[in-house]
Amino acid sequence: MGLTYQSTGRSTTREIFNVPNAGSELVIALAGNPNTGKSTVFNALTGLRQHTGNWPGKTVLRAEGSFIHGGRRYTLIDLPGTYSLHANSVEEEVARDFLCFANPDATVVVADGTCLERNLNLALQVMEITDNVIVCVNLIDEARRKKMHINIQKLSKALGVPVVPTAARSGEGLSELMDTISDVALGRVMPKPVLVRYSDEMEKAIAQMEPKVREIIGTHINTRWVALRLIDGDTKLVQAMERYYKEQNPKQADLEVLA
Ligand SMILES: Nc1nc2c(ncn2[C@@H]2O[C@H](COP(=O)(O)OP(=O)(O)O)[C@@H](O)[C@H]2O)c(=O)[nH]1
Ligand SMILES: [Mg+2]
Repeated sequence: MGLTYQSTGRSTTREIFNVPNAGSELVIALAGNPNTGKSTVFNALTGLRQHTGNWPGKTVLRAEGSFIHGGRRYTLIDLPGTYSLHANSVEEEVARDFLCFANPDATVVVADGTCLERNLNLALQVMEITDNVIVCVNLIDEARRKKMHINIQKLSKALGVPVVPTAARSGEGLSELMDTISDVALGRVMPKPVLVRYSDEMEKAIAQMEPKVREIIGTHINTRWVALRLIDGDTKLVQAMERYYKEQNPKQADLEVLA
């Protein structure tokens, strides 16, 4: 197993996804289970500054928009709604690849406040890929109506990332969400995700695998997560890594295959 990777960094991989390169423009991904109000959040934040198209090489619809906050432009990418990032469907693959290879400056996971437990599964998976995560607990009005109380501070502490309650349809909490996106994207707030600890056996395997992964791919992608996926036998991730790094470095024909 081996994959040589001479990355030229975050910006070049972004080009593959047709998103702005690092610079004055910041790139924010919106992830979430279907029906959590992700598009409502997206529309509320970007207004008329948006356009749709397809993901490069896929027939999956992609919405991209932007908003200005504190004199800076933020590009928002609405990822397909998914329950996981295991690349079992083309939507999951698109979301996973974007988070993994386009390295967004921040990722907002929109969660349904009325069934948080199920929704946090995706948040935990996103947190395994990237540190810069914000959990947006949406539909907070519905949760209130159902007499559910969510302790936002406790949740934020347990996850290690900022949590913002919103009711996107009425606009509640959206300015706090923008402030938090800006804080995280600009590094004023640095989330420290509390990661899932697996069985001792699994953790041992990860600890053995991770240094090897780091040697091969460097640190542009979260090496713990790549190790985990490899242990899980995720050959699709290896194929994706090959694809993206080959596109990035077309002349580099010496990419060996990992699996
Ligand atoms: N009550 C309430 N409804 C919401 C809220 N956000 C979105 N919705 C509604 O939830 C439904 C699904 O929203 P949508 O944005 O399409 O969800 P998506 O599938 O995650 O993109 C729509 O009918 C929205 O109007 C919210 O905060 N409160
Ligand atoms: Mg949607």
